[in-house]
Amino acid sequence: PQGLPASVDPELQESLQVLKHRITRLEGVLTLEGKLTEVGEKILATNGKEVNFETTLKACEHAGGSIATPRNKEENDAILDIVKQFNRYAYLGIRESDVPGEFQYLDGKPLNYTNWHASEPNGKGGENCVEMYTDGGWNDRKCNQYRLTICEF
Ligand code: GMH
Ligand code: CA
Repeated sequence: PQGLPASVDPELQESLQVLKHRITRLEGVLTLEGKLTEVGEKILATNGKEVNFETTLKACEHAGGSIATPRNKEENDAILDIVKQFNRYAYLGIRESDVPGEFQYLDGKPLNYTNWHASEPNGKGGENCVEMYTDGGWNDRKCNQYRLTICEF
């Protein structure tokens, strides 16, 4: 249809402003409750539930996101904020590869940032998942523990 380009349509501009204002308020409420953190282009969120690794993957996928995966210190700190708010460890989107003691992203690509806790990883093939401690350090751990669900979007 004909009409002004969106960039100069005053009604559309007003609608966008109203929407942005409402989104900002929603983010504020969720952030206050410790359920949401923004880091760069990423949004991190938790439902406050503790489940095993496979259930975490499914819950995040069902919500349209994926399990939180820290790719730099800034993102690790943002996940840590949530871990500390709830005082619960959380699984990360990192798994052991076919080589015992070597870990990778869920798509199989090599890690380009790590924050292993002292003397970790120590499972040598027996601990295939990775949890974040309440100091932000990583521990390789069996995948059947109940951990705080944190997703990224
Ligand atoms: C062993 C010890 C502990 C360490 C755990 C942990 C399990 O029990 O080395 O000091 O905290 O392993 O790595 O995932
Ligand atoms: Ca370990």
